[in-house]
Amino acid sequence: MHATNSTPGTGQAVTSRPKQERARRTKAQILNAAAEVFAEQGYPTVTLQDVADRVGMTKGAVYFHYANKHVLAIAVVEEHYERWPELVERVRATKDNPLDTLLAVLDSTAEAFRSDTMVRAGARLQIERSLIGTNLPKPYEWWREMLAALIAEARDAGQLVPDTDPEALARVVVSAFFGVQHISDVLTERADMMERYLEMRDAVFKGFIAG
Ligand code: LUB
Repeated sequence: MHATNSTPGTGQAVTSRPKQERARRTKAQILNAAAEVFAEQGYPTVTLQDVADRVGMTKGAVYFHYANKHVLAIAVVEEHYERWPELVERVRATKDNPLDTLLAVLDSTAEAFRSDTMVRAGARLQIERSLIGTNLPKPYEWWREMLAALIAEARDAGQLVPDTDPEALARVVVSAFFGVQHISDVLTERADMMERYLEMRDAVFKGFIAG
């Protein structure tokens, strides 16, 4: 057991590393439970008590880490966005050309929308953003910028037709992807997500693949 000691001159106990690790784990457990409840029920009806019941903690324990439902919803949306840069880097490391990277990033994102509860919750909360307040992260823009960069790389590598406009194609892909995942969610709870996404991907890129 690590002894705690005070920071010289402050008299404040320095929290031991195990205690910090326990707090980090507790916050992660609460966030995962909140994502489950938000994804299932949506923002309006969820209470901190619902989250506490799901994670098996007292409401006070949840309240200690997240002061209210609004803060919790923002944390879930932010955590859902954390997934994407990591996903892009993971995919980039496995592909040797920009078009394969672009398509694999989109394929993996579609799978995440089908199976990752944090992503499903983040997407639902973004739909309900008018109920949550303006300080939710702005949606879509990160994806538009990231996809435009990958599309430009694929065009410059001769894999997309030379007159491909990366910004315009990125906007089309983000809009089409958003629509596919939303309609799949409403009609089948995303059970047909991969089939509908692949139809969209092949239709959108068909006219742009070079050669
Ligand atoms: C993506 C959604 C659903 C954009 O960027 C976002 O915020 C998105 C949820 O808000 O589609 C397309 C990958």
